Amino acid sequence: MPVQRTLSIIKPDAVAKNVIGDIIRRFEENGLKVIATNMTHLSAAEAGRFYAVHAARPFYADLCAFMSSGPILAMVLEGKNAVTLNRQLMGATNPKEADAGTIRADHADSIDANAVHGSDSEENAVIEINFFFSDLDLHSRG
Ligand code: DGI
Repeated sequence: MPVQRTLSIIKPDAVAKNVIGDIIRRFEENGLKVIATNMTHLSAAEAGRFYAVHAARPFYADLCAFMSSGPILAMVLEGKNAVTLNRQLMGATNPKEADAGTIRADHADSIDANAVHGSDSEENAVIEINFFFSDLDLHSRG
C-alpha cells in the first residue's frame, strides 16, 4: 500500500466539544502520523472557497456558515493508504449512517455538524493540503 498524505479538518463542533485529543488518538493508533497542524478560524468567504465544489448545492450557504462559526484544526496526515484509511475512521457523512466506533458515530450531531473533514482522493488531498499549508509546513517523519 502506498504512503499517502491527506487533509483532515476537525470542524468547529468537535473543537467546541473539546475532543481534539480523542480524534487525533484514533489517527495515531491506526498508523497515521500528524505531519502538520494549523488551528485557524475561516471567514465565510474562505470556507466558500474551500468547499467551492459544492457551490451549487442547496446546503452550501449553511455549510459555509457552519465552517466559519468557530476555530477548526486543519492537519496533514501521512501513512499507508492515508486517504481511504482516514475516510474509514471518519465514517459516513450522515452520522446516522456512520458505522459504530467511527469518529462521526461518536462525535457528530448531524449531517451539517459532522465533526471532521477528510480528502476524498489523492488528487483532492494535494489541492486541499495546499489550501492550508506550504511545503515548508510539512514535516514527514518516515
Ligand atoms: O466528504 P464528506 O464531508 O463526507 O461529504 P461531502 O464532501 O459530500 O460534503 C461536504 C460537507 O457538506 C459534509 O461534510 C456536510 C455537508 N453536506 C453534504 N451533503 C449534505 C450536507 N449537508 C446537508 N445539510 N445535506 C446534505 O445532503
